[in-house]
Amino acid sequence: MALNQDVVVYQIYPRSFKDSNGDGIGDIKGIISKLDYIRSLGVDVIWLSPVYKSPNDDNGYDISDYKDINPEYGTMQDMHKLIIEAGLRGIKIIMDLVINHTSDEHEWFIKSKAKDPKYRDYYIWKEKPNNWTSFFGGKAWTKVDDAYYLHLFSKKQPDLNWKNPEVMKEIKEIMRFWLDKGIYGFRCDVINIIYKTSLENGKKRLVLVGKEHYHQQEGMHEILKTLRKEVLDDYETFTVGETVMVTTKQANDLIMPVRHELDMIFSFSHMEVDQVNNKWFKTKFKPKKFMKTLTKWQNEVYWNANYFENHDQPRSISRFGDDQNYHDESAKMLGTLLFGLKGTPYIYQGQEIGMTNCPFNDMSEFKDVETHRIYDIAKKIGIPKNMRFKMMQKTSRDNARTPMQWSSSCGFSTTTPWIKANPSCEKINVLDQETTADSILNYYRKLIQLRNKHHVLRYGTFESLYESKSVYAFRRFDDDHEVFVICNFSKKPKKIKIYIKGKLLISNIRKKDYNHVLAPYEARMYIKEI
Ligand code: TEU
Ligand code: CA
Repeated sequence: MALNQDVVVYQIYPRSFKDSNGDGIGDIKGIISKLDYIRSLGVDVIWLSPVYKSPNDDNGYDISDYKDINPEYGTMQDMHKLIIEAGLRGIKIIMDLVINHTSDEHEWFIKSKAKDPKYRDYYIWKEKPNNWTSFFGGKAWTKVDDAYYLHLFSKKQPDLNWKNPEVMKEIKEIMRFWLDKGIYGFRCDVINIIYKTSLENGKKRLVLVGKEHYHQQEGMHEILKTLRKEVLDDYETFTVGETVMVTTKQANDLIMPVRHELDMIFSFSHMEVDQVNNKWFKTKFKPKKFMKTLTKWQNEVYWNANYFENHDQPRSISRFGDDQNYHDESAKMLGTLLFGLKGTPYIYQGQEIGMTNCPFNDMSEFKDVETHRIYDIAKKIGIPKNMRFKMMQKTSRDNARTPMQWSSSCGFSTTTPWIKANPSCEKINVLDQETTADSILNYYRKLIQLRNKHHVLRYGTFESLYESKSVYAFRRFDDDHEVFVICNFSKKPKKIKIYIKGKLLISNIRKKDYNHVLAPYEARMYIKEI
């Protein structure tokens, strides 16, 4: 576990990272060509979103063969090369383990649909559907012949039946297959909904009807304990669970050493402070709510996986900062906060250069299955066109899935990419920032160096000192040092209302005098010997 607490993780969404063969789609060879860049960040682990064979209904989170590579991304040889080349640079790879569901084009499902006795119960079939609803909106059941199958996501993502020991056997074998190839572990997709205790109707609720029958069930713990004992503990591994709607207590139930089912988990609480009911109904971002939630998780959870972005979330500057008037400052402020918190920091591709939400102008520019499904539902329930389009623009996962911006002409591909490139690449790109001393990119490099250098930043205890409408101040301390972190979430100068001691470690704004007034979106870290 100690090993995993030290690492910094960089998430790659393969489809949008780097296209090496000019088909407009990111691929594994493209990632290999950028390993020196990734190493130059100072990160230790790459979390690689799915590259398995898939019809791409949900961009790879719908797997049709766990032991083969999507030809759009390359070959198994490319994957071997990536693992080796990353290893030669001291970088380990964790892969996305998507075991709540497969693609409906997986041979297991094809046979299950055909009522093959061995495979029928690999999935969840019912004569009559219950009232459960999908994460992607609408019903969670689709009819085939005389029965319905469960899919908590798209209808092309049928849920596996984890009550079937054969499913456990298959998944254990798949995990070994990849661990034996030298990957370092897994990011476990929606891991806390995989066990469906019962298929009874759910209580009436606005979203996710039925969740009380599958969310965070004891059966899920049993599965994770088995995978831990019978697979993971045979290797040196790193596991992080994506756990939707998880509480701090439930998080500890999963990660505390006594159970150690997973090394850490992603919580959603801090990523839901600017929404009502569900993420499509955005409210004004209130920094104080963000701070309170972060403080709660810092104080109550054994070890946090700290993130502000991933392939499912809009870009953090556009959401928690000011991507118009204080782009660089707020990008670096959020980076300072991310690396000031206790836990393992996760950087999503493009976050290190300050990529922002993309100006989508038409529904045809969106590629995300969830976005299109929600848009259709919004239309059906009568939400006016311009309003529902604005909802998509603000919240669509495609904001995070536009091509990585390598140069002012984007530099992702030599041809038109699979999804619109963000025009911001002209001003926000790796090449320009490499040669700009105080760029966001070089600021992230400094933050990672500081974290690697200072034990107190990795292991220091967290204590919140001050949470106002705009200013967040906290300290981290161990036996030898204390670090003070202060962040101004507003476009107005703000007074620091607490006494800060120590030497300035890093700040996102160059100033002659670091007095008690924070400039707009200013962040500082001080360090002091105890
Ligand atoms: O995400 C699960 C999940 O809940 C998020 O997709 C998010 O909550 C969603 O956007 C609904 O609001 C994981 C993967 O990260 C996501 O990309 C997949 O689409 C999903 O599972 C199904 O595999
Ligand atoms: Ca390609």
